[in-house]
Amino acid sequence: MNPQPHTLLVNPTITSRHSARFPLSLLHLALSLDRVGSSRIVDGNLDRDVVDATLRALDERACTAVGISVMGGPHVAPAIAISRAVRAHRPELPIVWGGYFPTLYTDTVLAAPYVDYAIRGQGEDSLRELVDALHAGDASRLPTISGLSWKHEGGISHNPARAFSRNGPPTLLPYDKLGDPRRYLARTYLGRRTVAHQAAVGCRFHCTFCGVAAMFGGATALPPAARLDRDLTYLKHELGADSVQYFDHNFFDREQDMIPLLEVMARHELPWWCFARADALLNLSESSWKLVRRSRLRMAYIGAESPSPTMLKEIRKGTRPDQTMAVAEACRRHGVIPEFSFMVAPPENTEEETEHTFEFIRALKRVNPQSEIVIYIYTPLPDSSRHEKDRLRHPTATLRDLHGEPVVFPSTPDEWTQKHWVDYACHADAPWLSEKLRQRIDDFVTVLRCRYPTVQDLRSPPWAKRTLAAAASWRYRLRRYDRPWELTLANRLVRLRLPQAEGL
Ligand code: B12
Repeated sequence: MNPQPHTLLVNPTITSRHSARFPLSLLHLALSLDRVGSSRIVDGNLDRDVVDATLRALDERACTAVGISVMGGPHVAPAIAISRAVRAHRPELPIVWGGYFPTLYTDTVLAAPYVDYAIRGQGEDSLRELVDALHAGDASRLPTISGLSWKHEGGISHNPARAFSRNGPPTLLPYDKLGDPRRYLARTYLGRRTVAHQAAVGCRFHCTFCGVAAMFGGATALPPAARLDRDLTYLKHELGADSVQYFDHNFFDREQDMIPLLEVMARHELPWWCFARADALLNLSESSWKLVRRSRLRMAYIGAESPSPTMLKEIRKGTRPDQTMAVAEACRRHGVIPEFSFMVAPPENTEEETEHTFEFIRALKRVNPQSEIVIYIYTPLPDSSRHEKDRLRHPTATLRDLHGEPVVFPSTPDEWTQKHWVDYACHADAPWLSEKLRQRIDDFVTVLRCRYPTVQDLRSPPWAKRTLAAAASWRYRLRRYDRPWELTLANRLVRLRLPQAEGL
């Protein structure tokens, strides 16, 4: 047996090899685990035969536990395959799931025979304490580990939630554990070697549809400027990154707290992308916008969600449609491309809301034609998966399918791998969506993305984009979205990029 705990951390395959970015969750966990033991990372985005790579790693060195990172949607099926294979290969080895899926669907995850422990929320401290207790063979410590849910006396025990940690990584992440970290830098519209990084953690808002609200319950923490400087210095000078995609939950917070961070970024001159909110950007003073420009912000992903004030209130978004319009205009003036995401087809007034959103998008395009548009189907989280504070204070109405029957969410991870549930998790389909409306949405998206091809598409040559834009323009102008067969055909040849399928 190892004198110290050793943990195998696995990221199930979710992207193509080319789209693989740093598995930040596992790097954060490894940094914490290595304080008291050791760890190894298997990244299924690079190791394409992830089951085989996991079993080989187990044969090479005895482990205290295997930790698997799982998001909802297409991550679940490979996570199950890995877990089943580990169980068959080493039946006695504890299997721990962590990340958004087990945080939001803890009981569902623990209903599976191949998961022993689920960690809810931030995992650094919880996993380290769990692995330590398992290594010591001391089951009496399990009830004391905050954020842990586990199988116990024939049932499931949920320990109290762990308090939000503002600490952030005390040192650089252990990038070298990934082999050559430069393999994770990729060509994007931001640069030739774009890197993924997380600077701020959490989000202070409570949107009912968002996994981040369910995970953090409205808490947020920005990094100290010195830490951001340390990280950017390494990414730029050691790894050769020339641009950054911030995987923060919400980058812009209060203006005075952002200024020192923007100053660091302006010094590094790395073009960047981030998640942001309309209200936060609109609150920036002219001098801060100047700093934003100097820091080289290229694109900000802004959740516009809906043009309906009632719906925005219902989903607790905290922004208004006029702010969406105003931020489109502000971004145009300051040379930042806004990438707006919308959620169409809500369970109530499904068709009207969808048509209303199409008209709003057209108006937005008139204000700022560069606006990028991402369209999702509104698929709220089940009440049971929301943060306990929000669940009690703001319960959501029962969701009903097309036949008026209540929507029953899956009760096992295997059920979540069925196509219609993967689509639900990816905001691509909902049980209340009729075939006719689904087609209407697909048609609108086809016409829109041909008319305005995304700048994020580096694959299609400019002439192809221009040809498609010209071919789509009469349909767009006359609102003739129905059955754009000629665009679908042309698209098949050109394969324009679809941000909602290929983005975050
Ligand atoms: C990078 C990313 C991806 C990458 C995949 C990353 C990978 N695993 O290789 C890609 C681009 C593929 C992706 C895809 C999707 N994503 Co995504 N993605 C993110 C993003 C931007 C960052 C995640 C990250 O790296 N965070 C940094 C690390 C440090 O934090 P973390 O992952 O949360 O890890 C911590 C804890 O979760 C926990 N933890 C995590 N893993 C483990 C494992 C163990 C064993 C333990 C103990 C703990 C633990 O501890 C970690 C440290 O504290 C988040 C939003 C965000 N800012 O977090 C969305 C997010 C996770 N994605 C989400 C979703 C829904 C998706 C999609 C499934 C759907 C969609 N339309 O967006 C798509 C799939 C698209 C498709 N059609 O295939 C949601 C999940 C919420 C939910 N409802 O389930 C998020 C929160 C976005 C959102 N606001 O809705 N995504």
